[in-house]
Amino acid sequence: MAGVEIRRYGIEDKVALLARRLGLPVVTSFMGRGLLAETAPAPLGTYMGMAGDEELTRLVEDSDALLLLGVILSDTNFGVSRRTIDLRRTIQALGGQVSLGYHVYPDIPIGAFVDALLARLDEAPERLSKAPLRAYPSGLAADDGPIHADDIACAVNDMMDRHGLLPIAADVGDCLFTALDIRQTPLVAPGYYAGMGYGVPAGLGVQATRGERALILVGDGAFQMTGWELGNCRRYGWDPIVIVFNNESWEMLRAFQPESRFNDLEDWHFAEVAGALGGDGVRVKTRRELADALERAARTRGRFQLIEAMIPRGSLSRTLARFVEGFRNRREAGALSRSQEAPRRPIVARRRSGASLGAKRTRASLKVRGR
Ligand SMILES: Cc1ncc(C[n+]2csc(CCOP(=O)(O)OP(=O)(O)O)c2C)c(N)n1
Ligand SMILES: [Mg+2]
Repeated sequence: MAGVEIRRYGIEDKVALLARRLGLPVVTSFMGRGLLAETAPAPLGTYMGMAGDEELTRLVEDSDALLLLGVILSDTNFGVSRRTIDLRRTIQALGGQVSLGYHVYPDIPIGAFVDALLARLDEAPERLSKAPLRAYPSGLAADDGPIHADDIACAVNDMMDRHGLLPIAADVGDCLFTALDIRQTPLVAPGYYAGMGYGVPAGLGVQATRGERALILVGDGAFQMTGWELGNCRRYGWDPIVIVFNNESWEMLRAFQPESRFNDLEDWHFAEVAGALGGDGVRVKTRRELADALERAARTRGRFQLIEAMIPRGSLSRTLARFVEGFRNRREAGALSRSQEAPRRPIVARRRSGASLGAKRTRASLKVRGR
């Protein structure tokens, strides 16, 4: 499983080579989505526990030797695991150290670790794992039905089949979960701190640095915060395709806390401001209109293309719905087991020699997951 550190330390190519030399299947963590998108082997998909592809989840959770390369142990990555990953059967390289079960080897940078593994595999022939790739939805029924988030993933896959892959900049909210149903392509998103308002500026950054048009996925709440940044496109000749998921709602928050009325947002008609900012805007309400708008946007270069997709309030992508359900189940299971347990002693962080400090940290991370 590949995580953010393999990008941070610039070792994606080496990790791909390692996977080929070992013939191992590769997946990314949630926060690592978009990694290795341009290498062979392509990751089978992204591990999302019970919110994700079942076969892929089984592959990870049943693995007898899970190699976690640069994967952060956090609720974002593992909060909805179907069952606890047994850390005794993992090898983890993260934060400048390597852990093998409860044995911790400090001061081993991840790059040096991968280099050392590769050196031992010098003679190994390269082969690709035979594990099946995750299938992505395509072939949208372009009819007069209302648009749901999953339709957007499907429509984008169809558009990319015709016009080629685009790098993605996603905001936080259902647009990020929808991105997991879009073909693997380079992706930036605020996975860890989940700060809203990241998507639009990040999409401009993608075009500024890669020279490629980006696909920006953003919710209406997040667009309220930084959507204006699109006004900078004209000056630099940037032309992202922007899909605003307009459900007139902070829908992701509503999913966790349906009783709060502050989740209701007003309809700001975002498509109408596109012209004033130097782009083209269109509001779509049906799957047919969505497919047509995406096709038109893909063919129009030189101006940003804003598609405001109206989504019924209360509708969630499949992945976000399962993510929320998974979190709820864990929370309830945690509350139940706590009420039956003797009071826990607090975990006291004490500085010790490398090995026991690391092992302690590993156990502490495990506890976090059961909260
Ligand atoms: C800066 C910031 N403020 C608040 C939050 C908490 N938060 C997480 S998702 C969300 C709602 C996002 O709304 P929207 O962009 O419309 O996406 P949706 O959930 O409707 O898909 C909020 C308020 C956050 N992550 N970041
Ligand atoms: Mg919204």
